[in-house]
Amino acid sequence: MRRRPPTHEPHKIHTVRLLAFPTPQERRENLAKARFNVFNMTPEQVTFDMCSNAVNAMSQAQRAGQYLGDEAYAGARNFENLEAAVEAVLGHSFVCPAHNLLGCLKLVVNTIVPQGSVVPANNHRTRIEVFSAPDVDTPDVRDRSEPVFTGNVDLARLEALLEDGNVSLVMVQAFADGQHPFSMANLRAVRGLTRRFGKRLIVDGSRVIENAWYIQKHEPGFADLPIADIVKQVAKTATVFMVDGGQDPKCNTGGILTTDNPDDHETFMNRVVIHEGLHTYGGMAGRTMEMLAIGLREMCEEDEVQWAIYQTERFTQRCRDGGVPLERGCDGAYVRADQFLPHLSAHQQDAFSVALYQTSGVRAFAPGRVDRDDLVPVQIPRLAMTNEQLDQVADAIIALYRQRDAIKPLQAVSEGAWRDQMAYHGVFSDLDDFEFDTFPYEIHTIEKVGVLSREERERAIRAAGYNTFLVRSADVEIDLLTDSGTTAMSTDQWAAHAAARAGSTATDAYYDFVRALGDVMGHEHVIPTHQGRAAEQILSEMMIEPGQFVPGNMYFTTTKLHQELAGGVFVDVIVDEAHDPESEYSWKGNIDLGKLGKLVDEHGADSIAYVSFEHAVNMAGGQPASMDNMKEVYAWCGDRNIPVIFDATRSVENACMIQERDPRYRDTRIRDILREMMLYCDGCSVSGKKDFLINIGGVQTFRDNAEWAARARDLLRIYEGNVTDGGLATADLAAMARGVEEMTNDRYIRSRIRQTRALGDMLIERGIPIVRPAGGHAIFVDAKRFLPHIDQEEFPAQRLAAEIYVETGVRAMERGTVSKDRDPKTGKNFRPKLELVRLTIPRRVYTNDHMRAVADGIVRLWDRRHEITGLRFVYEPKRLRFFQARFEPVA
Ligand code: P70
Repeated sequence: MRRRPPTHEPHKIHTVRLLAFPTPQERRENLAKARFNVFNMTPEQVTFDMCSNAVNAMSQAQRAGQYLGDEAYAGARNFENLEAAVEAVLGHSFVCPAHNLLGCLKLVVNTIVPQGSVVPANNHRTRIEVFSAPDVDTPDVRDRSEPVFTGNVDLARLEALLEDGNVSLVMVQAFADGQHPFSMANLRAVRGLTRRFGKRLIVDGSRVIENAWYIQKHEPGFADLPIADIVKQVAKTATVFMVDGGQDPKCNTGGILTTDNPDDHETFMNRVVIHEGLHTYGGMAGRTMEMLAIGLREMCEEDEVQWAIYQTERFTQRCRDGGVPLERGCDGAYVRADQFLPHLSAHQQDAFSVALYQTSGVRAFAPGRVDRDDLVPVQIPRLAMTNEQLDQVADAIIALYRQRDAIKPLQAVSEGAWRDQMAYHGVFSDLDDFEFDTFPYEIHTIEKVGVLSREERERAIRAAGYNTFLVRSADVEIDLLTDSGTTAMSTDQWAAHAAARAGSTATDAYYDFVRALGDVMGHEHVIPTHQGRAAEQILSEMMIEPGQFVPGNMYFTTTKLHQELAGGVFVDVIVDEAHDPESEYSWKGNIDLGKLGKLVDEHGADSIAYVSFEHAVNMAGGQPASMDNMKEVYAWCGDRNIPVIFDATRSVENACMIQERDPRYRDTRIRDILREMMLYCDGCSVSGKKDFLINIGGVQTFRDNAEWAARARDLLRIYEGNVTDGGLATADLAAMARGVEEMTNDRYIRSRIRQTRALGDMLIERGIPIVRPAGGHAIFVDAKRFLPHIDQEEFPAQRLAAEIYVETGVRAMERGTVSKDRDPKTGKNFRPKLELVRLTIPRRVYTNDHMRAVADGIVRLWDRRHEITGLRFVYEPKRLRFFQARFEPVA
């Protein structure tokens, strides 16, 4: 089997952890406070923390496992799950738990390593001799002549030591010291020797995955074996196998000692009670065992392994191409501090770490004991970073390398045997700073996606009646159906969610939400609703008299429906450019005051219920309105006593596009732009499921009209829930309060808008017809130009969305004839100018590599577009038909 390098993450992001971006000045202060030892820095002071132990991104299942703790002292169910996982993954029948790898080592040393004995090992960072001082010898028996499997044991040397007779056991580490993998053949030979001499082989498999990958890639005969099989073979070759929970199983702590030997297990069990805890928890919380059990099962998943290793290779290569002296580690680039800073006579590793932090906020720390080697591991926390972030970290190191001569020496003011004890009197070097321009968050939790074959997807879309709304999420690889409620929440939001005290009256979460939203919007009355359409219903009912007009800048499906249900008549007053997908006009979301004026001239201001003014207009392609237009419309309407209500669902995105496109706002913070926008309306209805970075929620606000607010609250009590929750769970309100604070972060919103544009640019470059310019939340493919041979009566956009799914596993949404519905007067389908497929980008969920995969897939489809035919209805609901309709292809 030949494996191609993966092109994108085989998962999506479920939770993010926000990153800190200390300024150059703050970094200097932090360094001084930390006594120039980056060990002392906290994650809040660090942008990218390049270590791989216990900080990896975990799966959603693992995180759920954290809440499944059976915290019993004895015989916890979590331990039984751990036993089952060990049996399934490692093939061992016994497991002794420990608090981490040091706990495992301690157990081994204290039970089966007699004083005065010899423990040959393939690594020099083993801590055995430290534990068992004074007199255990740990000769490093690594085979220095082996070019590929540099962690192999020199068998002749080992045999000689075994013959000497004083060896207690042999200790072999997978990817020894982070750099040296062994081959299966060598491991088996070591096992053969130890067996011949009646000794045990202990394997530290904390990085067994990386080692298994190396075997798969480089050892003859293993290319076709899955990682899971190789892992099991490695484990079964060992007499005792141990794993650090914080490494390959991506747990946050924990360790295990596994074996098939009942006597060894008995020995460990009787010792574990002395050092760690009872033999059924070993110093781990029940929840840790659960996470570890799940992590063990998941660590062998082939696609995840291939992705993690691909990132390591890519990162190392980029550093190397930039000239940085390094050794490739199993989990990153291990920088040779001695070669990086040959002009310094001492403390080269710490000088490198200090300079890297000073220039970029990146932390790389050489852990363990002082003077072990000259390396500073720059490790990649497993699955936690995007390629773009890693590229920029590499660039920060390369930029530092170019100015390495300016790095000044550190004067030690206190020294110790361990690196965390070092403290320096530092002098700041005169170095250029490195600026990051990427997502301001790391991946905290990932979520599995559905990877189906093309045939399976063909079956799935047929079963769904060619309607992507009816496809199962489990069958979707990259889900661009909507940006609504699909956000990855931050760990801070989850913390607020967990901390919220639920109540069915007023709650702290409610007051927090009112305060937070009042802060960013400046509106006096804040009324939570369960989502956007609930606010729309209330607003429409209270503001519209039957027969009144509701002019708006292009219809939105639910908005228009509620206006009509309340007896209103929607009138489109958006600028003409909005209907022309090829127009490059910057403000395609603007209201055309000429059109509005004409309506008022014909029917009088009294006939207008209010102006419904949407930001970053969804159906027009996420196109922004200009600040000037908002201002003018509000002034014009004010003169005529016509209320202006914003649909502020995507106002933050609109604000960001104002910052980009209006030179007067280039240096204004998003927060301030938003506050100004919010001056030009009388109220807002909002679907919080977009900008607010939450999975559920909405709001109706009024700037200062207390009477409207009272009427809205009356309807809220009838339809939705309490005035203090709108039917939302307290916890979700708390998450929303936090989300509205995060949404105006300039780095975040810019990185989002940039991502959308990047997808647009990739498609434009390859000739795919899309709505231009790229908007905020989505890229809209123009189905009329993609499939010009299909008449609108045969729903080209509906078919294109279905074919995109079949070709790529990407789910998109029709925004054309099907969504526009029928003309109630004639019963005929409207033939909207825009016949579009929306590729909607959820917030903080996909990386730029996902976007590249989407673009590549659509280009493949473009090449076979002539084969695609139209659709006809099999089932057509009366209202909002696009949600449930079913189709079949026309021949
Ligand atoms: C989407 C979602 C919802 C939405 C919106 C604007 C500008 C109000 C709402 C309603 C979900 C959706 C809704 C209908 C058809 C397709 C998709 N838009 N205003 O994917 O808010 O969903 O919270 O009730 O975009 O664009 P809510």
